[in-house]
Amino acid sequence: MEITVKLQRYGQTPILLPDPASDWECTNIFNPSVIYHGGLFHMHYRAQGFDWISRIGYAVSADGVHWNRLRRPVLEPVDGSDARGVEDPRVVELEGVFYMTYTAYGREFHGRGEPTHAGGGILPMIAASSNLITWERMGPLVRGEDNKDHVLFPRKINGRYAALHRRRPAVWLAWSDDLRTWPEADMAPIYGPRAENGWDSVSVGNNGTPIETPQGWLQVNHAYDQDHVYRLGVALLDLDDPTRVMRRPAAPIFWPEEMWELRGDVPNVVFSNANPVVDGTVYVYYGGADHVIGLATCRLDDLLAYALHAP
Ligand code: BMA
Repeated sequence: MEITVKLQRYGQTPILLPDPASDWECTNIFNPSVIYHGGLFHMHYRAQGFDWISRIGYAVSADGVHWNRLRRPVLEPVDGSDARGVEDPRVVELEGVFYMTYTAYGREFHGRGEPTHAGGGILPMIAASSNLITWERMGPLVRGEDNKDHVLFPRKINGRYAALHRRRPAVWLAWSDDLRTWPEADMAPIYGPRAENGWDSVSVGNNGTPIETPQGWLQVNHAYDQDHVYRLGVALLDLDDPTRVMRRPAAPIFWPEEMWELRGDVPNVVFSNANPVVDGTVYVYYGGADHVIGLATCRLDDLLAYALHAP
């Protein structure tokens, strides 16, 4: 019997929408991070308003579906390095501290050669917090390149911090002793697009915090194809050496189908930064077409069985 997994949408509508009464989140809200802590779901999400600059908002929920949001953003641009926006948060609790990885989009570009982005550059940033609301910037994982989708593992591995990041078009792994210095010599690509496979033929990147299981790190990921359709997939990485990709099923587990995933600010996108596990259910929060926030779920057991046994 062939094993397949498809994430189940929570209803047929988004769970959170832009707020038309707000200046900073009236245009788009998308690509949220969600962690489960102290019996509550805590969401950090990317928002754009009148000025199209991305800021990070915060919302909290008891059931993971109904949210109460703060009126003002919790992270906003502060200087030339992020003047065009702070994007795509991924929050993890690590040794009692909350860390947010996010993309800073600046007016400045510090690399060699041509800027990586129109009018500026991006930095894969790390910030720290003890309360999920006030954040202290620590610095970028690398400088001067198109690098994003970085996420920290939720614990040290063999005594070092580890992060996944995206050096187009592949997923890479990086190591650090202090979360501030990430030596280039310790970085390695772990998997790339599969030209022959279709949905993940052009570029791949990672989603939320890898999920620790006895069989390995379950890593939900995303990819796009020639038509720029974003879909989600899954891989299983070795627990002690996550550069070792043990399994990577060929088929996607989620893709755009609803109108609000097919049409929006950027069409045909489901993009996720969050896969918290609560009571054996994986909650995959995602941006629909870079415009609204949706939720899709599956049982952790089913996702793990799929990762272990699907072709
Ligand atoms: C990626 C990121 C995401 C976005 C996606 C689809 O490069 O910038 O923030 O959701 O493209 O537009």
